Parts: sequence; C-alpha cells; structure tokens
Amino acid sequence: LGMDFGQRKAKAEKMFGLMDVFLKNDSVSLQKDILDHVEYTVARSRFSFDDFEAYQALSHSIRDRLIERWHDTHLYVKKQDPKRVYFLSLEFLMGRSMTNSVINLGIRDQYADALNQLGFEFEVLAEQEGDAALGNGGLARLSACLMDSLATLDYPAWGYGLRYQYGLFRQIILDGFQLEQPDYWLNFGNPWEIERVHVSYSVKFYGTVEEEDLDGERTKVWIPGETVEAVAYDNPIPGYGTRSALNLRLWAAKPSDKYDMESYNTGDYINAIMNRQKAETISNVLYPDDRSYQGKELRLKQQYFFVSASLQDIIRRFKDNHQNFDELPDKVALQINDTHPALAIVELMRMLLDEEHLDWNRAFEITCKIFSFTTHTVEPGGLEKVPVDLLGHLLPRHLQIIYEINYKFMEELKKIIGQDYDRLSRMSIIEEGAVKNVRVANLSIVCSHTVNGVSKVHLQLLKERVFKDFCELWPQKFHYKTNGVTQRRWVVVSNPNLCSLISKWLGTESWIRNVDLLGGLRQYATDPDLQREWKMAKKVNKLRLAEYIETLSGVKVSLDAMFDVQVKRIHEYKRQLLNILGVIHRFDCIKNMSASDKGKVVPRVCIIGGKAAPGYDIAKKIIKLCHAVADKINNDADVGDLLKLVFIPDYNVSVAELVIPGSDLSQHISTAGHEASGTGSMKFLMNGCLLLATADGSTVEIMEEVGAENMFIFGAKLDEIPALREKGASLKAPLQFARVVRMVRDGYFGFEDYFKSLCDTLEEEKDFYLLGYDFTSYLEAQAAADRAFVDQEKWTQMSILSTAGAGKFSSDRTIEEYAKHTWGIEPCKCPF
Ligand code: HBZ
Repeated sequence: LGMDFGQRKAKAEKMFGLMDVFLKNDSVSLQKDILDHVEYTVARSRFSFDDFEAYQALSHSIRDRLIERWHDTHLYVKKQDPKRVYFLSLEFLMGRSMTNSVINLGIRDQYADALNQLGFEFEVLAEQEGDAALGNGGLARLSACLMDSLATLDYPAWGYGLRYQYGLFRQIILDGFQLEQPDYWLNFGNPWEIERVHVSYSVKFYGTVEEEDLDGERTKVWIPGETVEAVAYDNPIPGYGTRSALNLRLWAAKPSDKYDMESYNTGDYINAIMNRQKAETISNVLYPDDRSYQGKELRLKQQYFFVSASLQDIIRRFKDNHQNFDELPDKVALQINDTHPALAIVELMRMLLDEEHLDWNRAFEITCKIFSFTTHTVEPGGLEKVPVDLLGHLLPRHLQIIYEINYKFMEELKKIIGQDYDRLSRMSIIEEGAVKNVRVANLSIVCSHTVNGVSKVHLQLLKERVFKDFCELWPQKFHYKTNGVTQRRWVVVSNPNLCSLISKWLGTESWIRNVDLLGGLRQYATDPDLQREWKMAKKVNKLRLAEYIETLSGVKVSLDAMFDVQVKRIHEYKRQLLNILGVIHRFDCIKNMSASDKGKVVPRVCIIGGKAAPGYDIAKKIIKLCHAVADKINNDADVGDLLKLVFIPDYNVSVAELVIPGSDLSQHISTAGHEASGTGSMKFLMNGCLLLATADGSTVEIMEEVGAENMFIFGAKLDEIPALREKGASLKAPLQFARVVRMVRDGYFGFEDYFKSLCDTLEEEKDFYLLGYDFTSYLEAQAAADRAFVDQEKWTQMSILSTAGAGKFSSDRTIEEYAKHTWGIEPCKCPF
C-alpha cells in the first residue's frame, strides 16, 4: 500500500524475522485454546456446549495452527520467488478436513489428549463435520489428492477452483429409487476457509469488441455488458511432516458495486437490487457430471468466471516482482484439469495482447510454454464442445482470439500435412456443421506444451483413438502420468488400525512420506504374527462397516462373510449391472442347492454404492434394480447369511473412508478401454483389499506391481474388443446370463415394466459393454475369489502383498512426475 518494491521487500524481511513465534501445542494450551473458541468464536458458555459446538471450537483452534503455517509458507515462497504451479480445476472433492489437518500438522495425539481432559472424544467430534463435495468423482478427488501431495512434498503450488454454494447433490433412496436433494454444505458455517473480502476481481461478460487507436496502433477493446465480482475464499492445505501449507483459492460470485450506478439512478431500486443478486448464481451450483451438458450458458459462465479471476490473481502476483513477460514461463506453470478450465488459455492470450500489448507471436509463444493439459476422457464423443454462437455472445473477444489461433494453426498444419481436408477438418478447433462448435480439447492440445493421460493404457487410447491425429502430428507432446491417491487420507486418516500395524512391522512411520517403503511388508507376508494382527485389523474395520450398514438399512451382516464392494459413480461402462447379475446368479445357485452343498458356500456381503447423474435414466434403473434384488435376497430364509446385498446411499468421501478399510474384495470391472485410469482401486489396494478387475485403466499397472496371481482378473482384453463389437449379434451370451436377465425381465424382482429398457441394453446386438460376453469369465473370477477366501492364510498373504505393492499408486509419485517432466518446478521448503 503506497510502498515501493524496496520498502515492501524490507517489510517482508522484518516479518520473516518474526516467524519463529508459534502457538503452543501442549495439552493445557490446547484445552485453553478450545475453551476460548467456545466462548469467543462460537459464543457459548465454556461451561455448557454440545458436541457440535465443541467441534466448531476445536476446528477453529486447529484452523489457527493451519493459518500459522500457511502464512509462513506463503511469506517464504514469496521471498524465494520460485517457479510455481497453478492447478486449475472446476472440481475438488475435499471431504472432511479436521482429522486430516491434525494428522498432517502432527498434533493429533495432543488434541485427542486435550479433548479427553475436557470430557470429549476426538472421533466423536470429527463425525460432526460435513463433507465438502465440490466435485463429482474421480477427477475431483484426484485434484484433492494431488493438493495433499504438493503440500507434503513442499512444492510451490496453488489450487484454484469455484466455491459452489451447493455441492454435489445428496442422494436419498426412496422405495429403492434415487432422489436428489440439494447439498447446502455451508449451512452450518465452514471453519476451513478464510474469506478474503479484499481479494476480489471483476469478471466481465457479454458486450462488444471495438477497435481503438493506441499509440498509433489499432487495438481491440472489449466493452463488456456485465461485470461480476469474484471474491476469494482460501482453504489452507497442510502437508504431512513439513511446515508447508498451500492455498486452495476458491472463488465466489458477488454482485459488482462498480458499474451499476446507472440502474439505481433510473429509480427502479427494487429491481436493481434483484438484478444484482443474479450475479451470485454463477457460483451457486456444481453441475452433476453427465458428460454431455454441452451448450449450457451458466456452465460456460462458471468456467470463464473462475479462470478469469484466477489469471488476474496469478498475473498480479507475477507483476509484484517482474516486469518482463518473457519471464512468465520461468515463474508460472498452469495446469488445466481436463478441458473445463481451457478458457484460461484464451484469457491469458487476451490479457497479454489487449492489456499488456504484446504482439501475437510473443503472446502465443509465452502461452504455449505455460500451459499443460491433463485429459481424463476415453470417449472421443465425450469431449467438450461449445457452440460458437454461445461463446461469441458471452465472450466476444475470446471468440475472435480462438478464430485467430485456429487460422494460424490451420495454416501451419497445411504446410505439414498438405491438402488433406478430412484431417484438417478433424483437427480444426472449430467444428463445422449445422451448429458450429468450438472443440475445447483441440484448443487445449494446440496451446499446451504437454498433454497427459492418466494411465499407461490411457495414453495408448489417446494415440489410437481419442487424439490420433494430434498424436501423429506431435508425438513428443503426449505423455501419461499414472494417477495416484494420498496414503495420508486413505490409510493414515481412514484406517488407523492398519496404519499403526504397518508402522510397527516396518519399524518406522517413514512410509507415510515415502510410500515405496511399503514394499518392506513383502518379507513378512507369511509371518503368522503379522497375519494374525492383519486379520484382526480388518475385522475391526469390518465391524465398523457392519454397524454402519445395519444403521442405514437394517440389514444384519455376518463378519465371517466376504465383504465384496463396488463403490463409484453409477455408469453403464463401470458395469454395476454385471455385478448385480452376478449376485442374482449366486442367489439362483444357492436356491437350487442341496443342504450339503450349501455348507460349502462362502458367505458374501455384496455392497454397492454410488450416485447416478440426475438425468441418466439407465443408471437410475440400475440403482432401483439393486434395491429390488436386495429386497428379495435379504428376506429369503433359504439364503440367510450366505448372501446379502446392500446399497450404501449417498456415497461420498467420508463414506468411502469407512467402506474401503472394511472391504475384503473390491470390484473394478469396466469394459476394457473405458476407464481412463480409476483411482478407487488404488485406495482399496493400499487397505489390503483384493481386487477383482478387468485389465482396464490403472488395473493394468496394478497387475504389474502386485502380480496377477494376487488379483482376480477377467474379461475381454482391450485388443479383442473391436472384433467382439464387430461380431455383435453373433456373440452368444452364455445360458446362465440369459437366465438371470430373464428373471429380471419376467418380473421375478417386480417392476418388470420399469426394468424393460434396462434389459433391452443387454440384448445381444445392443450389449455394447459386453456384459454377456464377459459373464462367464466374471463368474469364474468370482469363484476363484471364493476359493481363495476359504484359505484364510493364503488370502491374508495376498492382502498383505496388495498393500505392499501399492507404493507406485501414491499421488506423491504422480506429483514428482508432473513436477519434473511437465511443470519444471522444484520444492521450496520453509526452513522452520
Ligand atoms: O477421472 C475420471 C475417469 O473416469 C477415471 O477413469 C479417472 O481415474 C479419473 C481421474 O483421472 N473422470 C471423471 O471423474 N470425470 C468427471 O467427473 C467429469 C466431470 C465433469 C465433466 C466430465 C467429467 O464435465
């Protein structure tokens, strides 16, 4: 404020010298701190407060400590001014923050002790926290895991996203049908964010572009028609075993004060206020992923809103220390998480051209050096498109820039590939046709230095299918970084029993930062003592899960049964239907068994959970079928404890933390070639669950690490699929398959009219996801799992080997690869 660069620097130096004064973490200080927050923050009497108020006070006490580290990290990084990565994502699935925060800050035991002294239990208070569900599925949880790794590994990084008022819908099940309810997650306040009313930027929309004379040169000037303010909400992300805490900055839309004086002066005061409030709708609601909401104006507005605010923030930070934009690529790496933030590319071009007055070539060169793009898609049809008219209306200047980028790209391309008009039109950023579209993926590829897939097979699919033309043109641009998950959240936080067991047997906690050490468990895989403790830890987790199931659904399940779990978004390609048909088959077999054969059946609890996009009819029918089948099976006296089927409603991050550690077997059974990576499998693996899976996405790499002999792999291979699809109608599904489908069709589970269209998708000529073809090998894999479970020693050995082989699937490894090969950034560790 009014200070020149030298003064600012001197002030920073002085503050830096004061950085070693920290809040105290001994039990008495923590107790005092919590009670102070009860009285001064929550405004309750320190002699009378309930669990929720205790949670509020506790979280504020933790937040103070987070802020301390977050400030120190910020100041230190600012002083060092290294190259930073900015991770732009429209979705972050953070889940709960409290337990993760105290574990990463290294003060969990101290807090547990302090709370005990006050008569509270940490775990009980932790249950008071709601889930931050600002995302849909894998893509969004990946963002959260990567942030945890960036912080832990001391990388200079920021996350940017949108602060939706309503997160992903809550799933309610009524009579077996999914209903969606709003997730107003901010109702009870959010102690994990810091509102920054003074960090705000104006974001402009609509209007026209005019040409003006600037110093004798014609420049384009965008005269916007609407302005909305973006206000920053900062979410500290603590690293584990380090003092680093990064910032996840989420933008909320607020009406702008600056430009609407006129509407007040017209005298229509009430309407003027109402119109202002419309601005807030931009950050109101997260779109549930149906992978096809192309052409929705509000969605495009959300994308541009968050991208524009983030870039203004990033460029302002750069300008604090630099004047020459040629240095931008040495200081800034921008990562776009799928194509959703791709307008950032165009916005940076616009800023460099129209605001900083760089010439085109320089602006474009700088832009291409900064951006990298990760795609999470395998279907060419699933790629984002925006109608040209819509984009031109909302962002007229941006459309001009896109056209210019495309014109220059097409000219260059012609020089390389000649007059191959088919290929030129496929690669064009503009799709011609009845409705002209901007192909956002093509734009992202053209303007990024690196395009990453999310697993080894995914890169192969990009090369052969999704981005074939581009991969041939620029083979050096395309890479993959196999996804990963953070062991802090998915073992340390969610499975404390297993966590202490691992540390005890490895003789160190270092695996929490260096997960490759898990490999050390291999040598003890047959050790009877470890096996006993390992089984015990699993049993405790199964008990916790069984209690949860009973509370939710009233179904009592036996802890001796194999807990067989499939939890993920409901999608045809993920084949929850194959799972349900398999359960029906199992049920049918049990019903037709002699009493003596029944004695040999391995009891199973089949657990399915996940949300269907509200407009995805078939997915919703799959949920209903699961309930209809469950009703029948769970109430059948012949079956008893031999088979149960339960649907876990409202699957989200905190439910996952409960379900995953309590599973014996988990299913990842997408038709080969349809799952870009899959990250759920990695969480199960770390928790010692065995995988029943197809050779798809990341499972292929899991097989390399764990060994196919420690998994149950089945199904058509990637290279067989095209021929199988070609054969179509001539593929004969096995009789067992026809039988179970017929049971559904004929109304054995009721609702035959409702399930008709679902059954129709399984007709031979229509069975695109090859459920019929894969059914036999699926049942064989299930039978192999049964046989393995009978031999508990063998099973436990396989379970230990699963965890031991999970090292590669830590997001720490993913981040190291991105840092080194894509972003070119180095750790920047605060020395205190
Ligand atoms: O991204 C998933 C992939 O399906 C999965 O295989 C992969 O492991 C994961 C992380 O790389 N993709 C998504 O989760 N995609 C979305 O959630 C999505 C959200 C909004 C969209 C499109 C897709 O507009």
